[in-house]
Amino acid sequence: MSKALQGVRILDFTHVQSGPTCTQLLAWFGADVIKVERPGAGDITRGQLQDIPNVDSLYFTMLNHNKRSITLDTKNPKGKEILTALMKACDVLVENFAPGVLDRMGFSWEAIQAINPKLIVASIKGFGPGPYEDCKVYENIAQCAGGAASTTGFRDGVPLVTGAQIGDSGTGLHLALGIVTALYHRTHSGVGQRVTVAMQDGVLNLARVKLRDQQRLAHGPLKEYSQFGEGIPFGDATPRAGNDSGGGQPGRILKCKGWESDPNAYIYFITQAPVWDKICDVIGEPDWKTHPDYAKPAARLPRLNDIFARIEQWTMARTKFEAMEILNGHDIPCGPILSMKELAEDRSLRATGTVVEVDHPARGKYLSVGNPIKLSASPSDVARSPLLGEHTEEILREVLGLGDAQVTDIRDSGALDPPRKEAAE
Ligand code: CAO
Repeated sequence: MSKALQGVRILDFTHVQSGPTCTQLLAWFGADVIKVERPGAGDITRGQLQDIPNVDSLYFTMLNHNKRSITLDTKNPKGKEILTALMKACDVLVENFAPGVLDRMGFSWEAIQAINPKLIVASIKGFGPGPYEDCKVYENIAQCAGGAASTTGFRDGVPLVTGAQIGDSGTGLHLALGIVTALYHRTHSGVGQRVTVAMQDGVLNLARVKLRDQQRLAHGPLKEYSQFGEGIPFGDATPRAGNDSGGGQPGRILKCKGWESDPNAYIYFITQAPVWDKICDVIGEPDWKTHPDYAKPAARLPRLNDIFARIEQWTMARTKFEAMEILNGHDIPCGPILSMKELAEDRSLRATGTVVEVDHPARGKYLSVGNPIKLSASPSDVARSPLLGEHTEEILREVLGLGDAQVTDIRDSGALDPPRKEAAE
C-alpha cells in the first residue's frame, strides 16, 4: 500500500517540540522528511533529559521518528548554498525558530519565493503580529497566554497548566493541517504559500469553549459550573471550573476503591440527563427519579455536591474498571483515570499501533506514541529517529545529485562540521 504523502519532500528546520511533532506526523504519512541540524550539536533536545548518558534522549527520539538527518552549518556560505539547493528540491520548508532567525540567516519569505515559488513555508511562532510578536515562547507560556491556564484548576487555587502539550504538540497539529491544505491548494494553483500558526492562537482554538462561556456570562451565571450550585457569584471572566464537565452535563472525578494508596484510582462520571434514571437505579436511589429535588436537571444543579457525594459512595466500593464495566452496561458516560503506566501496558493501544515499541541502535528498545491518525489505505510504520547527521552524505548525493568531488569540497568548507574552537593558548 502506498503512503498518503509519498513523493512529498519536507525540509525540516524544526527543533524542540512544536515543529518536530508536525514534521513527524508528515513523515508518518510517508513524506520524506529531511531534518537539518546544527553540526556537532543538533536539535537541543537530543541532549535534554537524557536517561542514558550520551544517547539521544527520549525527548528527541519520540518526536523525530521516520526522519533523515543532515548536519549543515547554515551560517557558513557553503552551508547556505546547500540549504538553497535543498529549498529547490523540496515541497515544504517547516521551521519554528525564534522570530527573525530565518531572515537573519538570509532567507526571508521574499528570498525563498525567488529561490522556489512552489515551496510552502510553514512556521510556528509563539505569538502572531502584536505586542508580543518578538517573544520566544515555550509550552507553558503558550498555555498561559492562550487562555488554558486561566480556566484550568480549581476556583480557589492558582491557574494551572496541563500535562497534555497543547501549546507545542497542539500547535504542531495545527501546522500539519495547514501544510497539507497548502499542498492541496498548490496542486491546482501551482504556487506555494506561507503557513503560520502562533502557539497562542492554537491554544485559544483548543480552549474555544471557554471563550463561549466568557460571552455567556454577560447573560447570567454559568449554571452547569459547580460554583453556581454552591451559590458563589461569578466574576467578569470565565472562572476555573475544577473537574466540571465542559458540555453542560455535570461531571466530576470521583474516588474509586483503592484511592487511599493509588493516586489514579478515580473515575470520571457524567450525570448525563438522558440516563439519569439509570444512574439512580445503579447507585441505589430509585426515588430520585421522581423526587422534585432530583428528577429534572435544573433541580439538581444546586445539589450537585450532594449528588456526586452519593455517587462517590457507590464508586468507592468498586475499582475504576469494575465501575466502568457496570456503568458502560447502562450507557452511563464515564472514563477511568489511566496512569501512564497503565497506558504503556494497554494491549489494545499496542494492537492499534498507538503505543509502539521502537528499537534504537544506541538505546535499545523503548516505547513511543505512534500515529494516532489512522488511514485505512495508508497505514503508518514507526521507524526510529535518525542519529545526528546520519544521512548527510546520502542526502547530498541522492537529493542534490552531488558527486564525490563536490561532497569533498563541501566537507572541506566546514559546512558539515561544528565550527572549530581556537586552540587554547
Ligand atoms: N546552522 C547554524 N545556525 C543555526 C542552525 C544551523 N543548522 N540552526 C539554528 N541555528 C541558529 C539560528 O540561526 C539562531 O541564530 P541567531 O539567533 O544568531 O540568528 C540560533 O541557532 C538559535 O535559534 P532560536 O533563537 O530559534 O533558538 P533558541 O534556543 O534561542 O530559542 C525557542 C528556542 C523555541 C524559544 C525559539 O526557537 C522560539 O521561540 N520558537 C518559536 C516558538 C516555538 O516553536 N516554541 C516551542 C518550542 S517547543 O517547547
